[in-house]
Order: sequence, then structure tokens, then C-alpha cells
Amino acid sequence: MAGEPQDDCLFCKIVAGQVPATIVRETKTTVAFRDINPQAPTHILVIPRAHHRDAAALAAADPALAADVLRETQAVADEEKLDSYRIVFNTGSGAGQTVWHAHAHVLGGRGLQWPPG
Ligand code: D5M
Repeated sequence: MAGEPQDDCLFCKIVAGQVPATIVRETKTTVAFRDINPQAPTHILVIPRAHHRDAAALAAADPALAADVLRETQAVADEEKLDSYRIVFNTGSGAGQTVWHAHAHVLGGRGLQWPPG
């Protein structure tokens, strides 16, 4: 069911403390932690605690929670002192999504090219 923890979800396990992560911020509804495979000097993932398979599903099921995630990306960028940064929600395997729990990538600390690959 949407929002319920999934036994086979890596990010649900990070939320539950069953898989270690370098957590940088937590709120009642979100967790932010460093990406294990950073693509920029700052590369942090912001996730909702509740399980939604991707950003589109999250926005449809719980727009307020989607807003919490977006607000936290800004808090992360502030804490990391990023003046320019990119927020990415890979949505679908063709866009590079590999973990099926909605997450925002916050990337910064270097120049970023456009369009992305
Ligand atoms: O992004 C999924 C991201 O999740 C990818 O950049 C690697 C990261 N990842 C995978 N496992 C971990 C753990 N255990 N800790 C931190 N980060 C992790 P996607 O948009 O789905 O490709």
C-alpha cells in the first residue's frame, strides 16, 4: 500500500536504521543522507520516510509530503553553503532510476553542464 514500508526497499531500511547511511538531516517526514556514489562534491539524497515508488507517485499520493522533500532540498543546500545546485528526481528506469523509493538528488560544489546526459 502507498506510504507503507516495503521489506525489499533499501531506502525504507535506511529510514528504519537497518542499513547504515551518512545522515545529514532528519525531519518528522524526511531523511537526507550522502549518496554512496557521489557525482559531485556535494551529493545528498532527500527521501520521504514513507514509501512511494517515485516522485510522480509521491506527488500524486501526498503533495504535502512532496513539498516537505522539496523544502528539505533547500535546507540541505543552505547547510552545504551551495549557491548553485541541481535537484534531480530520476523517474523511471529510462531516466536512470535504480532505487524505487522516491528521492531527490541534491548536487553541487562544481559546475554542472546542461543538458544533462
Ligand atoms: O539514485 C539512486 C542513488 O542511490 C544512487 O545515486 C546511489 C544511491 N545509493 C544506493 N545505495 C545507497 C546507500 N546504501 N547509501 C547511500 N546512497 C545509496 P537513482 O536516481 O535511483 O539512480
